[in-house]
Amino acid sequence: MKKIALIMGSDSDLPVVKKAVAVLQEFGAPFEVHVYSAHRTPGEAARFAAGARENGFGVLIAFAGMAAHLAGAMAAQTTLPVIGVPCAGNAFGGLDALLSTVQMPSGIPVATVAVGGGANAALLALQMLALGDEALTEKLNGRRAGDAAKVLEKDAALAADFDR
Ligand code: RP5
Repeated sequence: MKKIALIMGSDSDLPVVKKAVAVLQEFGAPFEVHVYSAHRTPGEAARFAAGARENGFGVLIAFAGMAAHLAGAMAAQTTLPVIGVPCAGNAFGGLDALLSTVQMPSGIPVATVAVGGGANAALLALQMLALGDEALTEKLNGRRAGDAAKVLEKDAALAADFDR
């Protein structure tokens, strides 16, 4: 299975990155975590993205806040799929990072998830890799079935509370 790269612009993004790590660990998926900034270490970020395919990666996930250019800067260096996760800073509730990540000009796509959406970023990466992997597809289907069962359990619990 190809590796998933989790790249954050700063270690202050780590709480969101950990949500993705938890999902990838649940699936036993191979991944690497790095801190490379589009602004403070642009050379390292670009070199990592440019070499990602030959280094065994299948998908890159970039986590960044504020003027969040990391996902776009990495996507410019590779045709591997890049998922952007906007991280909320101290201003605008993360809207700054959301717009900086999602509003990519035509030609260099970034698949952007919700502000703080680390778990969905990991699931989307797994779904991309599952295109050529039936066992992984089955695991993803199983997780969805488990999530659905949890919702129905909550519905049943409410039925008791509200006399349905
Ligand atoms: C971005 O600037 C990082 O992704 C982080 O979300 C934000 C603030 O970085 P620090 O000042 O906390 O290092 O590049």
